[in-house]
Amino acid sequence: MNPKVLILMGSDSDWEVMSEARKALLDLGVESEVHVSSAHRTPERTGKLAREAAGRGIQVVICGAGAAAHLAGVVAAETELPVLGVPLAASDLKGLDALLATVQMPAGVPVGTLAIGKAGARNAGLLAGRIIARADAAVAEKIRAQRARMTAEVEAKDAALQAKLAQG
Ligand code: RP5
Repeated sequence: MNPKVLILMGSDSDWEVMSEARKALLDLGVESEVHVSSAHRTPERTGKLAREAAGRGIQVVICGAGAAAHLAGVVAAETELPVLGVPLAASDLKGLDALLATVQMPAGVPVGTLAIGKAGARNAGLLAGRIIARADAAVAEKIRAQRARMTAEVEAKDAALQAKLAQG
């Protein structure tokens, strides 16, 4: 099956966090392709990956980068696909630098920005899944099942808490 999501990250040091995006997609049955490509260290390679993505059947691009994180913005400039950005904590500013660099895109070139770190990476995978699910009933069904599991987990936690409180 052709991958529907392209995950790009600025460095291999980003993989521990960005693997959360791939895991979330796998849970939804969505294939992804992952590459290390940096906006500033490998600008040609990054531009090529972004420009060729739509033609290869990619539907969403997820970009994770730390520090002065311009990867998502550069990729969004080179493709008409939706681009999701995950700011990573890779410097002394603990991701605040990457958050601002990713979220503060000037009007005209949108980047959907998620939270810093693992929560953002997981949510980027889930959000990419939701975008794909608009035209893919099997993915939509997996999202419904995942949400039902989450509901059941919260209800079980509340039931356990109520039982504990009742004991005094
Ligand atoms: C960014 O610089 C990368 O996305 C990474 O988060 C950070 C540090 O990269 P390395 O020095 O670990 O390769 O471009």
